[in-house]
Amino acid sequence: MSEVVTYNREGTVGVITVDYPPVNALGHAVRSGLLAALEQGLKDSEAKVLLLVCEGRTFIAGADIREFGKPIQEPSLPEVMNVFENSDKPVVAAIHGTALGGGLETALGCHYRIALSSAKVGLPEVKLGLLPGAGGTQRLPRLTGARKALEMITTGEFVGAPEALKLGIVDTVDEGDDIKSAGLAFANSIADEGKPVRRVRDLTDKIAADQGSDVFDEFRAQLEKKARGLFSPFKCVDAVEAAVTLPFDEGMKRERELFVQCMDSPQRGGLIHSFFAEREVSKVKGLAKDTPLRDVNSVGIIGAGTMGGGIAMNFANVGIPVTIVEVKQEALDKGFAIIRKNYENSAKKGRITTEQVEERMALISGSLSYDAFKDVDLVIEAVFENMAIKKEIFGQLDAVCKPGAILASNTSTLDIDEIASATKRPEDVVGMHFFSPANVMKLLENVRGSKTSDEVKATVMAVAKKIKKVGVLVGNCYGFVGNRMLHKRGAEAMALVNEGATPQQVDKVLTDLGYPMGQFAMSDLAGIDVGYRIRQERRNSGEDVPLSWMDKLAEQDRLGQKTMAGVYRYEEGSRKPIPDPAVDAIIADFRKEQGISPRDITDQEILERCMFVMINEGAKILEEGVADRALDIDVVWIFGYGFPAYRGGPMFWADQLGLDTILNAVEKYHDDIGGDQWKPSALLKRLVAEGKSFADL
Ligand code: 3H9
Repeated sequence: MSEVVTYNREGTVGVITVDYPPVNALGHAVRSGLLAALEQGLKDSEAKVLLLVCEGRTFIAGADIREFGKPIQEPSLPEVMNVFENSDKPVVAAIHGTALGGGLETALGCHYRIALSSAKVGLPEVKLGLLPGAGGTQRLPRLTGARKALEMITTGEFVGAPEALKLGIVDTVDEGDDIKSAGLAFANSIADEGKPVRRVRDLTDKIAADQGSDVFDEFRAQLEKKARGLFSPFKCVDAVEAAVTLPFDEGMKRERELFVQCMDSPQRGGLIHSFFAEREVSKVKGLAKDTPLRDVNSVGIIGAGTMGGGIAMNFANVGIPVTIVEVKQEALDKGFAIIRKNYENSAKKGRITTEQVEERMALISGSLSYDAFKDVDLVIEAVFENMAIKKEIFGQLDAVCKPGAILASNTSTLDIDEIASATKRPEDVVGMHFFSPANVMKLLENVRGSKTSDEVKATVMAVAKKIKKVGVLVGNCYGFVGNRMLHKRGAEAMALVNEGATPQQVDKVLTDLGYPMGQFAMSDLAGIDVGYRIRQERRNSGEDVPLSWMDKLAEQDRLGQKTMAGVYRYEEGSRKPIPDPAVDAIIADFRKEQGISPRDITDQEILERCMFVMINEGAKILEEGVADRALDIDVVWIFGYGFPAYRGGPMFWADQLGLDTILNAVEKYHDDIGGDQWKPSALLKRLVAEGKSFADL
């Protein structure tokens, strides 16, 4: 008998138990164990009903993702589900935690389903570039109708047990917290009432109602907008359509064909890399698992601007009280009004209740004095990027805050060690770089200074998790990981336009790659003055920063969306960038001034120069140990800058292209254009020479 699936009998109920931590994924041992246990239950003449239940924190959370891409070992999951469904004794699935993907499909292959009210169910395969491949696309619509099944399968969103009950996905919900007892009681009631086997494959009323419906075309049209560039959501629609138009067995065959197409798509590789990378980043190299954590039960924030307010919301959302300190009462009032408006908008959209708006607002208080910070566990400074001001603030924090308080800066570029030098406790100082809008963006780039203690590093990573962010711990250098790479891309994009490309052409190449917006649309969103100020400061400090047409925009007060004109123009109430002939004229004048005769620039050159310059910089970041692993860089870019998750992040994408291709291009641009940014990274050269990839590091 398998060690991970066991069979025993309790009264007249044959109990099949899966115990395969951490999430009871359907690896080979579980699949074969399920078959063996079912066979035993069928042979057990005392067992009238069979009950499938899981040990640990959850019901089956899906196929074992780690097995994807390897040869399939029999029995396959669809086969296992067929055998379960064909059982002539009723089989009950008892769900706690999450029944996801192949896990929910397993439950749908059973004849009855009970769930704890806290449980959730879903078919999230689409988030991995797949579709439910063990009958989910055929069985779910038979219970819920096509529309709801399409909603669940194309978004991958979970539904709670009470909703699943309404939808007909589960038969009953138990309010307790003991799934085994609840499952046994339900199974006994089925035996007592002599209920028959009830196979989902045989249910036809819901799908009969969907015959001839235009719901499939409606979903395809929606996906054209919402799932631009993605492969599997469209295949999900095809598979659900097959449930409605084909007999069950043929529908299953169609599902398999479509599943294999998704499995073979490069997007599956990218999305699965993203899935594991998102989890791996929390395991920080060199930081012991049992590093003690400091309590963070209260937070102080300096600055009630867009950033400070957004950061405050993250803590209030999880019940942690926040005190915001500002210089002037008006600034506080303005900041609070924006926070309230954000919460009220969420309530209008039904994301939170009006009571929650008040609960969260009540957790946020304001003050004009740093004395308000004397008891807080963590202070995050979120004022604008000026080293002198930041140092002054940290000096004051050092004087006011209690010993052991963590002093963090939200700086996006500045040197954490220099900021820490303004205190007598550099071991408590760290960077916590949130991304704008801070209440929405999932990335938290935590920056370790050279003296930051392990306890503080581990605590800020735990804080990220607590406030539902993806925390990545990176080293201290100008711009850290994200902005350091972004600035290289930005400079290259600007240069491409100097030389002859249009901003629209550059942006289109980037959005075609899958970014939600291009470099220049992003500059307009962030504010043209931001980059201008940075360039001016660098010029003032004697650095050789070439002039560009973007300086002219800033000087003419075209600051982006906030002035309704930047690289693009904007219409009242709209964020849609519209190409502007006035900008073409500014660019043309700039070229004339600089004596540049514009040339035709190909999309391929734009792609290579914008992306390869970033990858070369990413390799230098790895070489210097600013990022520990290529996957840390990938996560920064996916969650902070909208790099398409289906390409797995820039470093994963580079591995797929082949590092030799990247290096050849970098060397060519180094010869043609020169500059530090094109100096090939020593690590990149070494990896190519050794025939290795970033993933091998
Ligand atoms: C599928 O089912 C295809 C079928 O339709 C067709 C087949 C023919 N496999 O997230 P956590 C690991 S596709 C292997 O930190 P949480 C995870 O890596 C699958 N490993 O915990 C981590 O490992 P480690 C459809 C898995 O409590 C540990 O478990 N299913 C799997 O925050 C804990 O994970 C999904 O897409 C897996 N399926 O969240 C569900 N799942 O400790 C994906 C997790 O070494 N999973 N691990 O870092 C999830 O959404 C969350 O993990 C879950 C728990 C909600 C279950």
